[in-house]
Amino acid sequence: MSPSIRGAVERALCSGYQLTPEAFELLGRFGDPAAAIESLLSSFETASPKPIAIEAAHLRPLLDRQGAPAQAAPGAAAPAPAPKAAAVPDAAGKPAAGSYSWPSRRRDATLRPPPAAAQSPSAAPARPPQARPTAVFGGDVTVISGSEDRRIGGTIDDFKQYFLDRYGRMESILRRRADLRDATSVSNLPHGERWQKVKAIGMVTSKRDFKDGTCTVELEDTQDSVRVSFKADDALKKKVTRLLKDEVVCVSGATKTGRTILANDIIWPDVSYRQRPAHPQEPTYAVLTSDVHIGSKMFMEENFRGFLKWLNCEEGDERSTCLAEQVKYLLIAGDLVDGVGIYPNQEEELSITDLHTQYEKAAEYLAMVPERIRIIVIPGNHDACRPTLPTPPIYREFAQPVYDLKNVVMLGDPATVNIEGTTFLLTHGRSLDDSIPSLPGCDFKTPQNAMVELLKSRHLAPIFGEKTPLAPESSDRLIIDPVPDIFHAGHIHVEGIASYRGIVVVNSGTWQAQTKFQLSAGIVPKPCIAPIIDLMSGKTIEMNFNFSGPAQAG
Ligand code: D5M
Ligand code: FE
Ligand code: ZN
Repeated sequence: MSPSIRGAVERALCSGYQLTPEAFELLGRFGDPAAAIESLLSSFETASPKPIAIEAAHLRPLLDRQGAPAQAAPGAAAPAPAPKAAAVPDAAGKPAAGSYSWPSRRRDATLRPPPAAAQSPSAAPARPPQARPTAVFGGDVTVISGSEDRRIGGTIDDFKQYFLDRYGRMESILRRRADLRDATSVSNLPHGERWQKVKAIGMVTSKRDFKDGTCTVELEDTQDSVRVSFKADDALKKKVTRLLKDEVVCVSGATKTGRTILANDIIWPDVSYRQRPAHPQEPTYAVLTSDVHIGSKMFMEENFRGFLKWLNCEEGDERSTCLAEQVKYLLIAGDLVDGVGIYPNQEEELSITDLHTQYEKAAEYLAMVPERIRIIVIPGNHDACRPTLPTPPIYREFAQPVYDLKNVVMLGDPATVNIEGTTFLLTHGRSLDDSIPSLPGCDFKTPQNAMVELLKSRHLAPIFGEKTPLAPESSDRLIIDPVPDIFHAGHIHVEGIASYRGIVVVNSGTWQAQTKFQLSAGIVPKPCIAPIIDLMSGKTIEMNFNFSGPAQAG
Protein backbone atom coordinates (compact mmCIF):
# COMPACT_ATOMS: atom_id res chain seq x y z
CA MET A 1 0.00 0.00 0.00
CA SER A 2 1.45 3.41 -0.90
CA PRO A 3 2.10 5.79 2.04
CA SER A 4 -0.47 8.26 0.70
CA ILE A 5 -3.21 5.61 0.60
CA ARG A 6 -2.18 4.24 3.97
CA GLY A 7 -2.38 7.77 5.44
CA ALA A 8 -5.83 8.31 3.92
CA VAL A 9 -7.13 4.96 5.21
CA GLU A 10 -5.75 5.67 8.67
CA ARG A 11 -7.44 9.04 8.70
CA ALA A 12 -10.77 7.39 7.78
CA LEU A 13 -10.32 4.74 10.48
CA CYS A 14 -9.36 7.37 13.03
CA SER A 15 -12.65 9.10 12.28
CA GLY A 16 -14.56 5.87 12.86
CA TYR A 17 -15.13 4.85 9.22
CA GLN A 18 -14.08 1.58 7.68
CA LEU A 19 -13.74 1.41 3.88
CA THR A 20 -15.56 -1.25 1.88
CA PRO A 21 -13.23 -3.27 -0.41
CA GLU A 22 -14.69 -1.43 -3.45
CA ALA A 23 -14.08 1.97 -1.83
CA PHE A 24 -10.53 0.94 -0.99
CA GLU A 25 -9.94 -0.07 -4.59
CA LEU A 26 -11.39 3.23 -5.82
CA LEU A 27 -9.24 5.25 -3.42
CA GLY A 28 -6.17 4.00 -5.26
CA ARG A 29 -7.29 5.91 -8.33
CA PHE A 30 -7.17 9.33 -6.66
CA GLY A 31 -4.20 11.54 -7.29
CA ASP A 32 -4.54 12.80 -3.72
CA PRO A 33 -6.32 10.12 -1.63
CA ALA A 34 -5.91 12.18 1.57
CA ALA A 35 -7.78 15.15 0.02
CA ALA A 36 -10.56 12.83 -1.14
CA ILE A 37 -10.99 11.30 2.33
CA GLU A 38 -10.82 14.73 3.94
CA SER A 39 -13.53 16.04 1.65
CA LEU A 40 -15.75 13.05 2.40
CA LEU A 41 -15.25 13.34 6.15
CA SER A 42 -16.22 17.00 6.16
CA SER A 43 -19.36 16.23 4.15
CA PHE A 44 -20.17 13.37 6.57
CA GLU A 45 -20.24 15.87 9.41
CA THR A 46 -23.55 17.31 8.27
CA ALA A 47 -24.98 13.95 7.17
CA SER A 48 -27.77 12.51 9.26
CA PRO A 49 -27.75 9.62 9.77
CA LYS A 50 -24.04 9.15 9.30
CA PRO A 51 -22.92 6.52 6.80
CA ILE A 52 -21.79 3.31 8.47
CA ALA A 53 -18.75 2.93 6.23
CA ILE A 54 -17.11 4.68 3.30
CA GLU A 55 -18.53 3.05 0.20
CA ALA A 56 -17.57 3.27 -3.46
CA ALA A 57 -20.72 5.34 -4.06
CA HIS A 58 -19.33 8.05 -1.79
CA LEU A 59 -16.04 8.26 -3.65
CA ARG A 60 -17.27 7.91 -7.22
CA PRO A 61 -18.67 11.47 -7.63
CA LEU A 62 -15.37 12.88 -6.38
CA LEU A 63 -13.43 10.72 -8.77
CA ASP A 64 -15.67 11.74 -11.67
CA ARG A 65 -15.02 15.39 -10.93
CA GLN A 66 -11.32 14.78 -10.65
CA GLY A 67 -11.46 13.36 -14.16
CA ALA A 68 -9.44 10.29 -13.23
CA PRO A 69 -9.51 7.29 -15.50
CA ALA A 70 -12.42 4.96 -14.70
CA GLN A 71 -10.10 1.97 -14.66
CA ALA A 72 -6.49 2.03 -13.63
CA ALA A 73 -4.26 -0.74 -14.84
CA PRO A 74 -3.08 -2.80 -11.89
CA GLY A 75 0.25 -1.50 -10.72
CA ALA A 76 -0.07 1.65 -12.85
CA ALA A 77 1.55 4.80 -11.54
CA ALA A 78 -0.78 7.06 -9.58
CA PRO A 79 -2.48 9.72 -11.69
CA ALA A 80 -1.26 13.29 -11.41
CA PRO A 81 -2.46 14.89 -8.17
CA ALA A 82 -5.78 16.70 -8.43
CA PRO A 83 -5.75 20.37 -7.47
CA LYS A 84 -6.09 20.24 -3.68
CA ALA A 85 -8.73 22.93 -3.54
CA ALA A 86 -11.11 20.99 -5.75
CA ALA A 87 -12.92 19.11 -3.02
CA VAL A 88 -12.34 21.16 0.07
CA PRO A 89 -14.86 23.45 1.77
CA ASP A 90 -14.17 27.11 1.09
CA ALA A 91 -13.34 29.66 3.74
CA ALA A 92 -17.00 30.33 4.54
CA GLY A 93 -17.56 26.67 5.28
CA LYS A 94 -19.65 26.09 2.15
CA PRO A 95 -18.76 23.09 0.07
CA ALA A 96 -16.62 24.19 -2.84
CA ALA A 97 -17.64 23.18 -6.33
CA GLY A 98 -16.74 19.58 -6.74
CA SER A 99 -17.33 18.48 -3.17
CA TYR A 100 -19.89 15.90 -2.21
CA SER A 101 -22.37 16.83 0.45
CA TRP A 102 -25.64 15.75 2.02
CA PRO A 103 -28.40 18.29 2.67
CA SER A 104 -28.32 19.46 6.28
CA ARG A 105 -31.27 18.21 8.32
CA ARG A 106 -30.56 20.44 11.27
CA ARG A 107 -33.69 21.74 12.96
CA ASP A 108 -34.37 24.76 15.08
CA ALA A 109 -33.35 24.38 18.66
CA THR A 110 -34.82 24.17 22.09
CA LEU A 111 -31.42 23.23 23.48
CA ARG A 112 -29.67 25.29 26.07
CA PRO A 113 -29.15 27.96 27.10
CA PRO A 114 -32.79 27.95 28.20
CA PRO A 115 -35.32 29.32 27.96
CA ALA A 116 -35.06 32.82 26.45
CA ALA A 117 -32.84 31.77 23.59
CA ALA A 118 -35.13 28.87 22.85
CA GLN A 119 -37.95 31.24 21.97
CA SER A 120 -36.09 32.88 19.14
CA PRO A 121 -34.79 30.12 16.96
CA SER A 122 -32.51 31.29 14.23
CA ALA A 123 -30.94 29.56 11.31
CA ALA A 124 -27.74 27.73 12.21
CA PRO A 125 -24.77 29.74 10.94
CA ALA A 126 -22.43 28.08 8.50
CA ARG A 127 -19.90 25.88 10.24
CA PRO A 128 -16.39 27.23 10.20
CA PRO A 129 -14.02 25.39 7.92
CA GLN A 130 -12.66 22.24 9.45
CA ALA A 131 -8.96 22.14 10.13
CA ARG A 132 -7.07 20.39 7.36
CA PRO A 133 -4.48 17.91 8.50
CA THR A 134 -1.07 19.48 8.25
CA ALA A 135 2.21 17.63 8.08
CA VAL A 136 4.91 18.91 10.41
CA PHE A 137 8.37 17.69 11.37
CA GLY A 138 9.19 16.48 7.87
CA GLY A 139 5.93 14.56 7.57
CA ASP A 140 6.43 12.27 10.61
CA VAL A 141 3.65 14.10 12.45
CA THR A 142 0.26 15.09 11.10
CA VAL A 143 -1.61 17.77 13.00
CA ILE A 144 -5.22 16.63 12.61
CA SER A 145 -6.60 19.52 14.66
CA GLY A 146 -5.39 21.99 17.23
CA SER A 147 -3.93 24.86 15.25
CA GLU A 148 -7.26 26.69 14.94
CA ASP A 149 -7.72 30.12 16.47
CA ARG A 150 -11.43 30.77 16.09
CA ARG A 151 -13.00 34.01 17.16
CA ILE A 152 -16.20 33.81 19.14
CA GLY A 153 -19.14 36.14 19.48
CA GLY A 154 -20.34 35.13 22.92
CA THR A 155 -24.03 35.95 22.42
CA ILE A 156 -26.87 33.72 23.61
CA ASP A 157 -27.35 32.66 19.99
CA ASP A 158 -23.71 31.60 19.82
CA PHE A 159 -24.22 29.35 22.84
CA LYS A 160 -27.42 28.00 21.32
CA GLN A 161 -25.57 27.12 18.13
CA TYR A 162 -22.78 25.54 20.16
CA PHE A 163 -25.21 23.24 21.98
CA LEU A 164 -27.08 22.45 18.76
CA ASP A 165 -23.82 21.32 17.26
CA ARG A 166 -22.87 19.36 20.39
CA TYR A 167 -26.24 17.60 20.41
CA GLY A 168 -26.26 16.85 16.67
CA ARG A 169 -22.77 15.42 16.59
CA MET A 170 -23.10 13.46 19.81
CA GLU A 171 -26.38 12.04 18.54
CA SER A 172 -24.69 10.82 15.38
CA ILE A 173 -21.83 9.30 17.39
CA LEU A 174 -24.43 7.41 19.44
CA ARG A 175 -26.17 6.28 16.27
CA ARG A 176 -22.93 4.82 14.94
CA ARG A 177 -23.34 2.14 17.62
CA ALA A 178 -24.88 -0.98 16.09
CA ASP A 179 -27.28 -1.27 19.06
CA LEU A 180 -28.60 2.29 18.62
CA ARG A 181 -29.34 2.51 14.91
CA ASP A 182 -33.07 2.25 15.75
CA ALA A 183 -32.95 4.84 18.54
CA THR A 184 -35.29 7.78 18.38
CA SER A 185 -34.82 11.26 19.75
CA VAL A 186 -36.76 12.71 22.65
CA SER A 187 -39.15 14.68 20.44
CA ASN A 188 -40.08 11.67 18.32
CA LEU A 189 -41.28 9.32 21.02
CA PRO A 190 -44.28 7.15 20.09
CA HIS A 191 -47.50 7.51 22.10
CA GLY A 192 -50.72 5.53 22.19
CA GLU A 193 -52.84 3.12 24.23
CA ARG A 194 -50.12 0.61 25.04
CA TRP A 195 -46.66 0.77 26.53
CA GLN A 196 -44.02 0.66 23.80
CA LYS A 197 -40.31 -0.08 24.07
CA VAL A 198 -38.11 2.89 23.17
CA LYS A 199 -34.49 3.97 22.99
CA ALA A 200 -34.31 7.74 23.22
CA ILE A 201 -31.30 10.01 22.72
CA GLY A 202 -31.12 13.30 24.58
CA MET A 203 -28.94 15.74 26.51
CA VAL A 204 -29.07 15.50 30.31
CA THR A 205 -30.43 18.79 31.64
CA SER A 206 -31.21 17.81 35.25
CA LYS A 207 -31.21 14.93 37.72
CA ARG A 208 -33.38 14.46 40.85
CA ASP A 209 -33.28 11.83 43.57
CA PHE A 210 -36.38 10.94 45.60
CA LYS A 211 -36.75 9.56 49.12
CA ASP A 212 -38.25 6.28 47.88
CA GLY A 213 -34.98 5.54 46.07
CA THR A 214 -36.24 6.38 42.59
CA CYS A 215 -34.73 9.14 40.51
CA THR A 216 -35.65 11.13 37.45
CA VAL A 217 -33.60 12.70 34.74
CA GLU A 218 -34.69 15.35 32.27
CA LEU A 219 -33.51 14.69 28.72
CA GLU A 220 -33.72 17.27 25.95
CA ASP A 221 -33.23 17.27 22.21
CA THR A 222 -33.43 20.16 19.77
CA GLN A 223 -37.22 20.35 19.99
CA ASP A 224 -38.57 18.83 23.16
CA SER A 225 -37.77 17.33 26.52
CA VAL A 226 -38.88 14.22 28.38
CA ARG A 227 -38.82 13.05 31.99
CA VAL A 228 -37.07 9.72 32.47
CA SER A 229 -37.81 7.73 35.65
CA PHE A 230 -35.53 5.05 36.99
CA LYS A 231 -36.57 2.33 39.41
CA ALA A 232 -34.75 1.91 42.69
CA ASP A 233 -32.58 -0.81 41.22
CA ASP A 234 -29.01 -0.67 42.53
CA ALA A 235 -27.20 -1.33 39.26
CA LEU A 236 -29.33 1.19 37.43
CA LYS A 237 -28.98 3.79 40.18
CA LYS A 238 -25.20 3.49 39.87
CA LYS A 239 -25.51 4.34 36.20
CA VAL A 240 -27.78 7.33 36.93
CA THR A 241 -25.23 8.64 39.45
CA ARG A 242 -22.59 8.46 36.71
CA LEU A 243 -24.67 10.68 34.39
CA LEU A 244 -23.04 14.07 33.87
CA LYS A 245 -25.04 17.21 33.30
CA ASP A 246 -25.07 18.30 29.64
CA GLU A 247 -23.78 15.03 28.25
CA VAL A 248 -25.69 13.28 25.48
CA VAL A 249 -26.77 9.69 26.14
CA CYS A 250 -29.41 7.18 25.15
CA VAL A 251 -31.90 5.64 27.58
CA SER A 252 -33.81 2.49 26.86
CA GLY A 253 -37.15 1.74 28.46
CA ALA A 254 -40.84 2.06 27.73
CA THR A 255 -43.30 4.89 27.18
CA LYS A 256 -47.02 5.19 26.78
CA THR A 257 -47.70 8.90 26.66
CA GLY A 258 -44.51 9.91 24.88
CA ARG A 259 -44.01 12.48 27.67
CA THR A 260 -42.25 10.20 30.16
CA ILE A 261 -40.05 7.14 29.90
CA LEU A 262 -39.74 4.37 32.46
CA ALA A 263 -36.11 3.49 31.88
CA ASN A 264 -34.21 0.26 32.39
CA ASP A 265 -30.81 1.20 30.97
CA ILE A 266 -28.49 4.05 29.99
CA ILE A 267 -26.12 3.79 27.05
CA TRP A 268 -23.15 6.13 26.69
CA PRO A 269 -21.55 6.93 23.31
CA ASP A 270 -18.34 5.17 24.45
CA VAL A 271 -15.51 4.02 22.21
CA SER A 272 -15.13 0.76 20.37
CA TYR A 273 -12.02 -1.33 20.95
CA ARG A 274 -8.95 0.27 19.32
CA GLN A 275 -6.83 -1.98 17.20
CA ARG A 276 -3.11 -1.37 17.49
CA PRO A 277 -2.23 1.41 15.08
CA ALA A 278 0.40 1.30 12.35
CA HIS A 279 3.74 1.74 14.07
CA PRO A 280 7.38 2.48 13.32
CA GLN A 281 9.64 -0.46 12.60
CA GLU A 282 12.32 0.64 15.03
CA PRO A 283 12.13 1.63 18.71
CA THR A 284 10.71 5.16 18.87
CA TYR A 285 9.63 6.82 22.09
CA ALA A 286 7.37 9.76 22.90
CA VAL A 287 7.78 11.36 26.34
CA LEU A 288 4.61 12.85 27.81
CA THR A 289 4.80 15.64 30.33
CA SER A 290 2.92 18.73 31.55
CA ASP A 291 2.61 21.26 34.35
CA VAL A 292 6.24 22.32 34.41
CA HIS A 293 5.27 25.62 36.06
CA ILE A 294 8.48 27.47 35.22
CA GLY A 295 8.55 30.70 37.23
CA SER A 296 6.98 29.14 40.34
CA LYS A 297 9.02 28.93 43.54
CA MET A 298 7.77 25.35 43.73
CA PHE A 299 9.14 24.45 40.26
CA MET A 300 11.32 21.38 40.96
CA GLU A 301 14.16 22.74 38.90
CA GLU A 302 16.83 20.21 39.90
CA ASN A 303 14.61 17.28 39.04
CA PHE A 304 13.68 18.88 35.72
CA ARG A 305 17.37 19.42 34.97
CA GLY A 306 17.88 15.73 35.73
CA PHE A 307 15.17 14.94 33.19
CA LEU A 308 16.92 17.11 30.58
CA LYS A 309 20.24 15.46 31.34
CA TRP A 310 18.63 12.07 30.85
CA LEU A 311 17.20 13.20 27.48
CA ASN A 312 20.74 14.22 26.55
CA CYS A 313 21.99 10.76 27.57
CA GLU A 314 24.21 12.41 30.19
CA GLU A 315 22.60 10.68 33.19
CA GLY A 316 21.05 7.30 33.90
CA ASP A 317 21.86 3.61 33.79
CA GLU A 318 22.61 1.83 30.53
CA ARG A 319 19.02 0.79 29.90
CA SER A 320 17.56 4.24 30.46
CA THR A 321 20.30 5.93 28.41
CA CYS A 322 19.60 3.55 25.56
CA LEU A 323 15.92 4.52 25.87
CA ALA A 324 16.75 8.25 25.88
CA GLU A 325 18.66 7.83 22.61
CA GLN A 326 15.45 6.62 21.01
CA VAL A 327 13.20 9.41 22.27
CA LYS A 328 11.96 11.30 19.24
CA TYR A 329 9.02 13.27 20.64
CA LEU A 330 8.27 15.34 23.74
CA LEU A 331 4.63 16.32 24.28
CA ILE A 332 3.84 19.01 26.85
CA ALA A 333 0.16 19.17 27.84
CA GLY A 334 0.01 22.70 29.25
CA ASP A 335 1.09 24.83 32.22
CA LEU A 336 4.58 25.25 30.77
CA VAL A 337 4.95 28.33 32.96
CA ASP A 338 3.28 29.36 36.21
CA GLY A 339 1.90 32.57 34.70
CA VAL A 340 1.04 35.75 36.54
CA GLY A 341 -2.20 36.66 38.31
CA ILE A 342 -3.70 33.18 37.95
CA TYR A 343 -4.91 33.04 41.59
CA PRO A 344 -4.94 35.55 44.49
CA ASN A 345 -1.52 36.29 46.02
CA GLN A 346 0.23 34.13 43.41
CA GLU A 347 3.07 36.70 43.31
CA GLU A 348 4.17 35.45 46.75
CA GLU A 349 4.82 32.04 45.17
CA LEU A 350 6.60 33.26 42.01
CA SER A 351 10.35 33.18 41.45
CA ILE A 352 9.86 34.99 38.11
CA THR A 353 7.13 37.62 38.25
CA ASP A 354 7.11 38.65 34.57
CA LEU A 355 5.30 36.47 32.03
CA HIS A 356 7.69 37.30 29.18
CA THR A 357 10.65 36.33 31.36
CA GLN A 358 8.93 33.08 32.34
CA TYR A 359 8.69 32.12 28.65
CA GLU A 360 12.30 33.20 28.07
CA LYS A 361 13.30 30.81 30.83
CA ALA A 362 11.02 28.11 29.39
CA ALA A 363 12.71 28.54 26.02
CA GLU A 364 16.12 28.19 27.71
CA TYR A 365 15.07 24.86 29.18
CA LEU A 366 13.47 23.60 25.97
CA ALA A 367 16.65 24.58 24.10
CA MET A 368 18.44 22.03 26.31
CA VAL A 369 16.29 19.26 24.82
CA PRO A 370 18.32 17.62 22.03
CA GLU A 371 17.31 19.07 18.67
CA ARG A 372 16.51 15.60 17.29
CA ILE A 373 13.53 15.51 19.71
CA ARG A 374 10.43 17.14 18.29
CA ILE A 375 8.43 19.07 20.89
CA ILE A 376 4.70 19.82 20.86
CA VAL A 377 3.33 22.32 23.41
CA ILE A 378 -0.32 23.04 24.16
CA PRO A 379 -1.55 25.66 26.66
CA GLY A 380 -2.79 25.13 30.21
CA ASN A 381 -4.72 27.47 32.44
CA HIS A 382 -1.45 29.02 33.71
CA ASP A 383 -0.21 29.84 30.20
CA ALA A 384 -0.61 33.10 28.28
CA CYS A 385 -3.87 32.33 26.57
CA ARG A 386 -7.60 32.94 26.72
CA PRO A 387 -9.09 31.00 29.62
CA THR A 388 -11.91 29.35 27.68
CA LEU A 389 -11.85 25.93 26.05
CA PRO A 390 -11.03 25.25 23.24
CA THR A 391 -7.92 27.33 23.73
CA PRO A 392 -5.78 28.58 20.85
CA PRO A 393 -2.01 28.05 20.93
CA ILE A 394 -0.12 30.09 23.58
CA TYR A 395 0.01 33.73 22.49
CA ARG A 396 3.11 34.35 20.42
CA GLU A 397 3.59 37.85 21.80
CA PHE A 398 4.43 36.34 25.19
CA ALA A 399 6.11 33.11 24.12
CA GLN A 400 8.15 34.25 21.08
CA PRO A 401 11.40 32.67 22.39
CA VAL A 402 9.63 29.29 22.52
CA TYR A 403 8.18 29.80 19.03
CA ASP A 404 11.70 30.54 17.80
CA LEU A 405 12.92 27.04 18.66
CA LYS A 406 13.14 25.01 15.46
CA ASN A 407 12.02 21.75 17.00
CA VAL A 408 8.88 23.16 18.69
CA VAL A 409 5.31 23.20 17.36
CA MET A 410 2.75 25.14 19.39
CA LEU A 411 -0.84 23.90 19.25
CA GLY A 412 -4.08 24.67 21.04
CA ASP A 413 -6.13 22.71 23.58
CA PRO A 414 -7.39 20.25 22.49
CA ALA A 415 -5.02 19.03 19.80
CA THR A 416 -5.07 15.78 17.86
CA VAL A 417 -1.85 14.67 16.21
CA ASN A 418 -0.82 11.52 14.45
CA ILE A 419 2.76 10.61 15.26
CA GLU A 420 4.20 7.93 13.00
CA GLY A 421 0.83 6.15 12.88
CA THR A 422 -0.30 6.64 16.49
CA THR A 423 -3.07 9.18 17.15
CA PHE A 424 -2.60 11.32 20.27
CA LEU A 425 -5.30 13.49 21.82
CA LEU A 426 -3.73 16.20 23.97
CA THR A 427 -5.65 18.38 26.36
CA HIS A 428 -4.57 20.17 29.52
CA GLY A 429 -7.42 18.53 31.45
CA ARG A 430 -8.94 21.56 33.09
CA SER A 431 -12.46 20.11 33.00
CA LEU A 432 -11.27 17.35 35.35
CA ASP A 433 -11.85 19.91 38.14
CA ASP A 434 -15.57 19.58 37.32
CA SER A 435 -15.84 15.96 36.28
CA ILE A 436 -13.77 14.32 39.05
CA PRO A 437 -16.12 15.46 41.86
CA SER A 438 -19.17 14.46 39.77
CA LEU A 439 -18.00 10.97 38.85
CA PRO A 440 -18.53 8.15 41.34
CA GLY A 441 -15.32 6.24 42.01
CA CYS A 442 -13.11 9.05 40.68
CA ASP A 443 -10.79 11.20 42.75
CA PHE A 444 -7.84 13.57 42.41
CA LYS A 445 -5.43 10.73 43.27
CA THR A 446 -6.27 8.81 40.10
CA PRO A 447 -7.09 11.38 37.38
CA GLN A 448 -6.58 8.72 34.71
CA ASN A 449 -9.83 7.05 35.85
CA ALA A 450 -11.83 10.22 35.24
CA MET A 451 -10.13 10.52 31.84
CA VAL A 452 -11.46 7.05 30.99
CA GLU A 453 -14.96 8.28 31.87
CA LEU A 454 -14.48 11.26 29.52
CA LEU A 455 -13.70 8.76 26.76
CA LYS A 456 -17.00 7.00 27.53
CA SER A 457 -18.80 10.35 27.36
CA ARG A 458 -16.84 11.15 24.18
CA HIS A 459 -16.40 14.70 25.44
CA LEU A 460 -13.51 16.62 27.03
CA ALA A 461 -15.73 18.96 29.04
CA PRO A 462 -19.28 17.59 29.25
CA ILE A 463 -20.40 19.80 32.16
CA PHE A 464 -21.29 23.37 31.26
CA GLY A 465 -21.46 26.29 33.68
CA GLU A 466 -19.14 25.19 36.47
CA LYS A 467 -15.38 25.82 36.77
CA THR A 468 -14.44 25.18 33.14
CA PRO A 469 -15.37 28.10 30.88
CA LEU A 470 -16.36 27.02 27.38
CA ALA A 471 -16.08 29.17 24.26
CA PRO A 472 -19.30 29.02 22.21
CA GLU A 473 -17.69 28.19 18.89
CA SER A 474 -20.20 27.17 16.25
CA SER A 475 -18.89 23.61 16.24
CA ASP A 476 -17.95 21.73 19.37
CA ARG A 477 -14.25 20.87 19.18
CA LEU A 478 -14.34 19.25 22.62
CA ILE A 479 -16.13 16.18 21.30
CA ILE A 480 -13.73 13.23 21.27
CA ASP A 481 -13.84 12.35 17.57
CA PRO A 482 -11.67 10.84 16.17
CA VAL A 483 -10.97 8.38 18.96
CA PRO A 484 -7.25 8.51 19.81
CA ASP A 485 -4.80 5.71 20.54
CA ILE A 486 -3.26 7.79 23.33
CA PHE A 487 -5.25 10.23 25.50
CA HIS A 488 -2.87 12.62 27.27
CA ALA A 489 -3.79 15.25 29.88
CA GLY A 490 -2.19 16.91 32.89
CA HIS A 491 -3.51 19.66 35.21
CA ILE A 492 -4.17 17.46 38.27
CA HIS A 493 -0.44 17.18 39.09
CA VAL A 494 -0.79 13.47 39.77
CA GLU A 495 0.85 11.11 37.31
CA GLY A 496 -1.15 8.03 36.38
CA ILE A 497 -1.67 5.61 33.50
CA ALA A 498 -4.71 3.53 32.56
CA SER A 499 -5.76 1.48 29.60
CA TYR A 500 -9.28 1.41 28.22
CA ARG A 501 -10.38 -0.63 25.22
CA GLY A 502 -6.95 -0.46 23.63
CA ILE A 503 -6.52 3.26 24.36
CA VAL A 504 -3.62 4.33 26.58
CA VAL A 505 -4.78 7.01 29.01
CA VAL A 506 -2.04 9.12 30.59
CA ASN A 507 -2.03 11.90 33.12
CA SER A 508 1.49 13.19 33.02
CA GLY A 509 1.73 14.74 36.50
CA THR A 510 3.89 17.79 37.16
CA TRP A 511 7.29 19.27 37.96
CA GLN A 512 5.86 21.49 40.69
CA ALA A 513 5.88 20.72 44.41
CA GLN A 514 2.72 21.26 46.46
CA THR A 515 1.48 24.85 46.50
CA LYS A 516 -0.39 26.51 49.38
CA PHE A 517 -3.59 26.29 47.36
CA GLN A 518 -3.12 22.57 46.80
CA LEU A 519 -2.32 22.08 50.49
CA SER A 520 -5.57 23.80 51.46
CA ALA A 521 -7.49 21.76 48.86
CA GLY A 522 -5.92 18.49 50.04
CA ILE A 523 -4.23 17.91 46.68
CA VAL A 524 -1.01 15.90 47.00
CA PRO A 525 1.05 16.10 43.78
CA LYS A 526 2.88 13.09 42.34
CA PRO A 527 5.66 15.02 40.58
CA CYS A 528 8.74 14.32 38.46
CA ILE A 529 7.60 11.13 36.76
CA ALA A 530 7.70 11.15 32.96
CA PRO A 531 5.40 8.64 31.26
CA ILE A 532 6.82 7.37 27.99
CA ILE A 533 5.05 5.69 25.09
CA ASP A 534 6.89 3.13 23.02
CA LEU A 535 5.36 3.82 19.60
CA MET A 536 6.56 0.47 18.29
CA SER A 537 4.93 -1.73 20.94
CA GLY A 538 2.32 0.66 22.36
CA LYS A 539 3.68 -0.06 25.86
CA THR A 540 4.24 2.58 28.54
CA ILE A 541 7.23 3.20 30.79
CA GLU A 542 7.40 5.55 33.77
CA MET A 543 10.72 7.36 34.26
CA ASN A 544 11.10 8.56 37.81
CA PHE A 545 13.18 11.70 38.43
CA ASN A 546 12.41 11.95 42.13
CA PHE A 547 15.67 10.30 43.10
CA SER A 548 18.89 12.16 43.53
CA GLY A 549 20.62 9.18 41.93
CA PRO A 550 20.68 8.32 38.24
CA ALA A 551 17.41 8.09 36.33
CA GLN A 552 15.73 4.71 36.26
CA ALA A 553 13.09 3.29 34.00
CA GLY A 554 10.18 2.01 36.08
O1 D5M B 1 -3.78 22.99 38.98
C1 D5M B 1 -3.08 22.34 40.02
C2 D5M B 1 -3.98 21.52 40.87
O2 D5M B 1 -4.93 22.33 41.51
C3 D5M B 1 -4.78 20.48 40.16
O3 D5M B 1 -4.81 19.34 41.01
C4 D5M B 1 -6.14 21.01 40.02
C5 D5M B 1 -6.23 21.92 41.20
N1 D5M B 1 -7.03 23.08 40.88
C6 D5M B 1 -6.63 24.17 40.22
N2 D5M B 1 -7.62 25.05 40.11
C7 D5M B 1 -8.67 24.47 40.76
C8 D5M B 1 -9.99 24.87 41.02
N3 D5M B 1 -10.46 26.06 40.61
N4 D5M B 1 -10.79 24.01 41.69
C9 D5M B 1 -10.34 22.84 42.12
N5 D5M B 1 -9.09 22.41 41.93
C10 D5M B 1 -8.28 23.22 41.24
P1 D5M B 1 -3.11 24.24 38.26
O4 D5M B 1 -3.89 24.43 37.01
O5 D5M B 1 -1.70 23.89 38.00
O6 D5M B 1 -3.23 25.39 39.20
FE1 FE C 1 -0.73 22.83 36.53
ZN1 ZN D 1 -3.51 23.46 35.20
